Amino acid sequence: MILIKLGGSVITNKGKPLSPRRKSIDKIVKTLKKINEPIVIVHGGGSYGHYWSVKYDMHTKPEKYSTRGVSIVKNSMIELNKIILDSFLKNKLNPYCLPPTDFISGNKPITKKIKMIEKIARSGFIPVTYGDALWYGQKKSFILSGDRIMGVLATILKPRLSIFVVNVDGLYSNIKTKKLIRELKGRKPLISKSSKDVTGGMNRKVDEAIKISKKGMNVFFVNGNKPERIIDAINRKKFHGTLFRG
Ligand code: IP8
Repeated sequence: MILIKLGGSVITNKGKPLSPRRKSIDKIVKTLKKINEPIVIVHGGGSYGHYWSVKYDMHTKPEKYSTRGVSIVKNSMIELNKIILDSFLKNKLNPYCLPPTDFISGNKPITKKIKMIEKIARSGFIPVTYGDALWYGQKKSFILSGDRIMGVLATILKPRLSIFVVNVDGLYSNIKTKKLIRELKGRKPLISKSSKDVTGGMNRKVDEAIKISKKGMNVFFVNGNKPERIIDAINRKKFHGTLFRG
């Protein structure tokens, strides 16, 4: 089984509120058709979820955030999720929409439910879930990032591969010269902070990738603007991106 996260900066234009990148979404979804094993999709918030989370000052730490904000973030994620699901359907793939509340309670994974996701994937559907605003309990809520969901699902489902589809070629050792780190094992390199992202942008992605790889599973960062690289990573071909070796 393969776990794939479609990053918010690939599926939306992060510079403009509420703007999907429909062509990029379609191109990636068409590429996914070439995968001959069960896949599970997670997608990020991009200029939908993040735009509203910033407006309502909501973060990953459980706090008493605006109830209005929670509702609006949730609604915007459903809107973005619908665009993704429509693209799957249009391209003759069968998505199975799973809001994270289906398998996460508060901030705790529900193992039984997560194991069902694998069964759903093995029966011909493509489970699709996403980062969201979640109720935590005691009037608190929090933003659950899609990257965190990747970590949770990988820990329980032990996929053959986890792929983070991003808007750059992979992880750069130097952002200015765009020198790509082709392979990493264990240690975390220094990463510059991104400002617009309430869930921590590249930094969080790298944390989750390292956590997954430390559990013995390979993780790839791949450029979603060149979706054929996703297939190269899956087919163990010579590939362009960053591998976090498990
Ligand atoms: O883009 C965050 O998911 P991410 C989702 O994977 C929201 O960090 C609601 C901001």
